[in-house]
Parts: sequence; C-alpha cells; structure tokens
Amino acid sequence: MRQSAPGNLVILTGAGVSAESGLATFRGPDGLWEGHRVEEVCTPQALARNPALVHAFYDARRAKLAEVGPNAAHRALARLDAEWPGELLIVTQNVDDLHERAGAKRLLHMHGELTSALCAGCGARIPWNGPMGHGPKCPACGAAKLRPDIVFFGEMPYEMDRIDAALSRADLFVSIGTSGAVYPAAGFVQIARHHGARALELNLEPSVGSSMFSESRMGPAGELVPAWVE
Ligand code: BV8
Ligand code: ZN
Repeated sequence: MRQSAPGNLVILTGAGVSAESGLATFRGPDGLWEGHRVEEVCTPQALARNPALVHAFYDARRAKLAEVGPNAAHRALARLDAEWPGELLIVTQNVDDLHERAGAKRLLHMHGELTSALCAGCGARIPWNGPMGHGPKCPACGAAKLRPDIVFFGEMPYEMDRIDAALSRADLFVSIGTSGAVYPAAGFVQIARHHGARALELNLEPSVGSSMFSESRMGPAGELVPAWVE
C-alpha cells in the first residue's frame, strides 16, 4: 500500500469480506435464510412478534461462525492495522468476529456482534457464544430479556460519533465487500469525499454507490485486499 505521508485510513467492510470464509452474504444468490430476507428478520417488530424465529436466525449464524475462520482479506487488513503509522479504523458492518480472529485491533462493529448478547432490561452487552433462543437470564440483572446484540433495521448503529470523526479526518476511504444497500454505512463514501478523501472500492461487483468512488477494483476480496495492502 504505497502512500506518500502516512495518511488517515477508514476502511468499511461488509459481508463480501467474509464470503470466502464460507459465511453467506445477504443480497447474493445465497442471501435468503429459510426464505426470509434479513430486512424481515432483523427488526425489533420481528423480535417482539416471533422471537423464536429471530433467535433461530442468529443462533444458526453464531453456530456457523464457530466452524469458519478468517481469510486472506481479514489477515491482510490485520497486517495493515498492525503496521500503518497513520490513523486507521476498520468499520465493519459484519457481526462475525473474523477481523478480530485475524488480529485486527483498530476495529468497530457498527451493526453489533454475533458473539455478544444485549440485555433489553439493563442494557448490558455480554460476551455470548451459545444459543440464546431458550430465554437465558441476564447475568447482570437476572431478567430473561437477552436479545442478539445486533443493530436491527430502525435502530441506531453503534459508535456513529466515532465513525463520523474518523471520516472527517480520512485521507483515504476504502469500501470492501459491501453492496452499499444499507444506510448510514452506504453514505460514508460521500462524507469522506466531502472532507477531501480519496475513495477506493474493492468488490466482486459494482456497489450501488460505485460512481462516487475515485477508483473501483472488481474481484474477490481474498485476492484484491492482499494486493492492495502490499
Ligand atoms: C437507522 C444486522 C435510524 C446484523 C443489519 C430508505 C432509504 C434509505 C434508508 C432507509 C430507508 N428505509 C429504511 C432505511 C434505513 C435502513 C436502511 O438502510 N434500509 C435499507 C434496506 C434501505 N437502515 C437502518 O435502519 C439502520 N438504522 O437508519 O437508524 C435511526 C436514527 C436515529 C435514531 C434511531 C434510528 C440500521 C441498519 C443496520 C441493520 N442491520 N444487519 C446482521 O444480521 O448481520 S444490515 C445488514 O446489511 C448487515 O449488517 C450487512 O452488513 C448490511 C449490508 O449488507 P452487505 O454487508 O453490503 O452485504 P450484501 O450481501 O448486501 O452485499 C455483499 C457485497 O459483497 C456484494 O456487493 C457482493 O458483490 C460482494 N461480494 C460477495 N462476495 C465477495 C464480495 N466482494 C468481494 N469478495 C467476495 N468474495
Ligand atoms: Zn440485564
């Protein structure tokens, strides 16, 4: 990754960065889950109306996550994170922990994490690896109100202030493996460019906002990301 001064980087990742690890994306051919779109299952209304369905969706994905591992794209980003002397923040829309398992440190999950439970009673976020559908009690307050620690549609993503601050200082914004279908993440490229950043897209196919990028490279993240990082 040649850069004159060690500028500030913001890297946005989506489901495409974990596809080669074997995790399904949302809007590709394998995107449906037992006939449900993520927009149907990932809402507070769905959780209230049919908690068993929502827990089954996330319990299945949490179980699948335990069977897979990081790929070359995650490893290359973790290497960049370890070596980059400027500011760097990986903002992932993904709820898997593959960036962490590859060694990334300067990372935040704006849509929550599969390996965490949120207590709807006391707001505690609790590390969680097993199923949650059987209504376990919150270890902090005792209420049987644990839900997936996932940002549902209509809910505010995590750490938006931190993301906005990083975007306002970015010299380069890189978007990897996301369709650009979901806001506010899909709007980050505009914010970064408004503040004078260059924008690079690495994706299997053009995203919705492809035309807003200074450069787009098409191909699998497992190839494009290590080539870009080197
Ligand atoms: C909010 C949970 C407000 C975790 C998710 C109308 C217009 C504009 C906006 C809206 C609207 N109506 C409603 C909204 C807002 C809504 C939204 O954007 N809806 C969309 C559908 C129109 N957004 C929200 O509700 C957000 N909250 O706005 O809050 C607010 C304000 C104040 C106070 C309170 C609230 C919350 C959004 C978060 C929802 N949660 N997921 C989970 O279950 O995983 S979103 C879900 O989509 C995932 O997080 C996922 O990360 C995200 C985006 O999907 P992608 O990651 O891009 O994955 P996708 O399959 O789409 O694409 C994969 C890409 O990879 C493809 O391009 C493919 O080509 C590429 N690819 C595939 N293989 C590879 C590859 N690339 C490289 N290599 C490969 N091998
Ligand atoms: Zn609690």
